[in-house]
Amino acid sequence: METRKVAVMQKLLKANDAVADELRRQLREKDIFFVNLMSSPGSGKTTLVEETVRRLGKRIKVIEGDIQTTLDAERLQKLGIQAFQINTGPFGGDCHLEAAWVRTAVDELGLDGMDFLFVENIGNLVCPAEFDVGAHLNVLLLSVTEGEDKPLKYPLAFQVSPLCLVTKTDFLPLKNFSLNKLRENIKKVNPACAVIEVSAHSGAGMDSWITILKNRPNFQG
Ligand SMILES: Nc1nc2c(ncn2[C@@H]2O[C@H](COP(=O)(O)OP(=O)(O)OP(=O)(O)O)[C@@H](O)[C@H]2O)c(=O)[nH]1
Ligand SMILES: [Mg+2]
Repeated sequence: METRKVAVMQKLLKANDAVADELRRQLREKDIFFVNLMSSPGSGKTTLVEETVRRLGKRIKVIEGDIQTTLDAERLQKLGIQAFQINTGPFGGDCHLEAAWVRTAVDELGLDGMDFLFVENIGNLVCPAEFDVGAHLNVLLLSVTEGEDKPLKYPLAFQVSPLCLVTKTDFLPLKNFSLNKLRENIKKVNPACAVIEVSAHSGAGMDSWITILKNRPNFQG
């Protein structure tokens, strides 16, 4: 029984990967850089996208993943950009997005008028890491209030992400948190992961983030 379960899961992941690869290829052909944001609930994903739109302009579309509510999509629509909300609640409450759902959302949004596509994955450090959504760049956000031990506890999320943003650094003066320890722990699980520190509230580190987006790492495959 267990063997069969594993076989079915492998088949599902393989089908997901095929859709993800095709989406990645199609977006590259259209010169659209696709970024998948993953983090625990409340680490600052939507706030980061809001600040990114303010700095990078409106040729950005966003797919929002949440179990319930259209709150995040509404926040982004207020900035004058197109945002599509996926809610998994009515379909069993999955805690991740799959490539086929992202594909459907991209078809709804259309490919015209954007240079960047963001997915804000459903807030947790476990399931989103298991499903390729077709992004050119996975970005893991970890806020300074979550603790330096998270890379050790949730390694896969860090292993599938070439870039980690340490968010809410404006809290550092108030918090007993070691950036060095966090960097060490990230290195232990993914030595190739680049780490930058940002605060969407103070603006610190945001220039580095925007520069990375403009450089489009991994875009050419
Ligand atoms: N101090 C501080 N607070 C921040 C920063 N970025 C986000 N926040 C706050 O953190 C809270 C959560 O931010 P969101 O951007 O909604 O977080 P999220 O990751 O999108 O949350 P979910 O979509 O629910 O997973 C809000 O109250 C933000 O104002 C920051 O750089 N500094
Ligand atoms: Mg959000």
